[in-house]
Amino acid sequence: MAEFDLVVRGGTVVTAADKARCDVGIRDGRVVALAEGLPKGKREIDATDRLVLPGGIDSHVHIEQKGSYGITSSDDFFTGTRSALFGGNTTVMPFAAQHKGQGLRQVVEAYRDLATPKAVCDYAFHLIVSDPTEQVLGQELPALIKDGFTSFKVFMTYDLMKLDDGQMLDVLSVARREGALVMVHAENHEVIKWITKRLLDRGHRAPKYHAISHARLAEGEATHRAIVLSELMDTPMLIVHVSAELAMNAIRDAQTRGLKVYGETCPQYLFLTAQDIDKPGLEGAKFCCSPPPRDEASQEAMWRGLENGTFQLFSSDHAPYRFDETAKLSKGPNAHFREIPPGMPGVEARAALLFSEGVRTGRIDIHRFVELNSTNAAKIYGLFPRKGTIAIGSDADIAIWEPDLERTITWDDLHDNVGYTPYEGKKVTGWPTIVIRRGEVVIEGGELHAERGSGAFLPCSTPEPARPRGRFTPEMDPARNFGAQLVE
Ligand code: DUC
Ligand code: ZN
Ligand code: ZN
Repeated sequence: MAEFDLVVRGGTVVTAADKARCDVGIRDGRVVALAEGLPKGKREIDATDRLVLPGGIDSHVHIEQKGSYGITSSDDFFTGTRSALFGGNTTVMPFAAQHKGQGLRQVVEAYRDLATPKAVCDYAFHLIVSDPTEQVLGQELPALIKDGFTSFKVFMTYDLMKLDDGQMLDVLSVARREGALVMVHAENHEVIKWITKRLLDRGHRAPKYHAISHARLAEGEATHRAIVLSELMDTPMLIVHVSAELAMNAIRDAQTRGLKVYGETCPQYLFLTAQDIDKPGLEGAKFCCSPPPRDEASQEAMWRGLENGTFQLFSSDHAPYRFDETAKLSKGPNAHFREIPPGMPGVEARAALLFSEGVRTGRIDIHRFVELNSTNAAKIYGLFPRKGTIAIGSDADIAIWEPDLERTITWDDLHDNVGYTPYEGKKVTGWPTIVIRRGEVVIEGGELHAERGSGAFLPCSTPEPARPRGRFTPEMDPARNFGAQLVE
């Protein structure tokens, strides 16, 4: 009997740390051997001249989720995870989103019910906390963290989701106590509201004004303020979807001071600008997201942040809204910019965009690519080493890349339910053409070979950043971490 269910033979296996020309032996869904000349498996894949990389982890996607404008994203768990697989991802992390008045436990259970019958890649959930009641802070959140929901997002803007600074401190204090990670959407609500009102009063309704209202100063100020709260509470924090240099520099500065502040950026901030929102009619609505794409200097800054390690995460922020009355145009053809739900798709193109424009141009090396595409997310969210690497004992989640394959991105070739891609016509070199999920070949020959519901739910352990390192404790600097002392 063959020792292996599957052998991936003759490829170049790359992880965050290592590179080797070797075979990968897979049994019972896991990697069990890495060596040259492995014996024949029940099934063989020839990976000669290809890169054998850990499956991507897109750690920030919105699937079948009611968003900050009350509109549900246009991908369900089948179409969203199918699209993820075709882009070389084997795990996604969507958000179980609490809206005001809802109990968190109930939100999580309902969200699991949506995912279980449909998902085709593996998934772990972040939570969104928009109503931090005593019940939520004192009971639901601690219990959910123990059940494997160890990261939660809070918003500093949006009427439906926003927390004030005191509520953020409440949430951070729970994270500190329980060892969880708080993710922050950092934009100054009052600044955005103030600008929006004046724009609309003057009759400025076009999508392009979305970018003007979501000023980069609003992002920079809120990022700085969020970091202050994190420092006061002596608790790690992740600033998500960073678009501009001001916010990035606040993160960099915090890191330089030794704080555990992490950063994420996304393809829209590398490949799009505010010019894309300035399209005729409502066409620009396709490119409205928050924070918005900025300008070429910001794109360069975001690349720098990926190169120098300020950003640990590169996620799509796949927030898919169809360009029709169900989503982007739900307020009709005369909607103004404030009535367009913010978000754009990207889960399928994310990794190829980074590979093509990052690795092939020499901006980042292949190991940094693997970190950004997969390993860092697994570590930061408590999925490593089961996910995020190719190592003995890890899940056999593998994307086999053709590094020289040239493709022009067009929505007709993608597998989401959105109807457009913001990257239409963009040429990329390199694409993952075979995807293996827990030892099963799920993408091959341009076809999906996975049953609906075959994706597995992944409980997360304590995120790596939230584990105490014995630094910056209140004892070392009592004045500085006074906030943390108050919760102990
Ligand atoms: N924040 C996100 O993370 N995604 C879409 C919209 C938003 O505000
Ligand atoms: Zn956000
Ligand atoms: Zn998002």
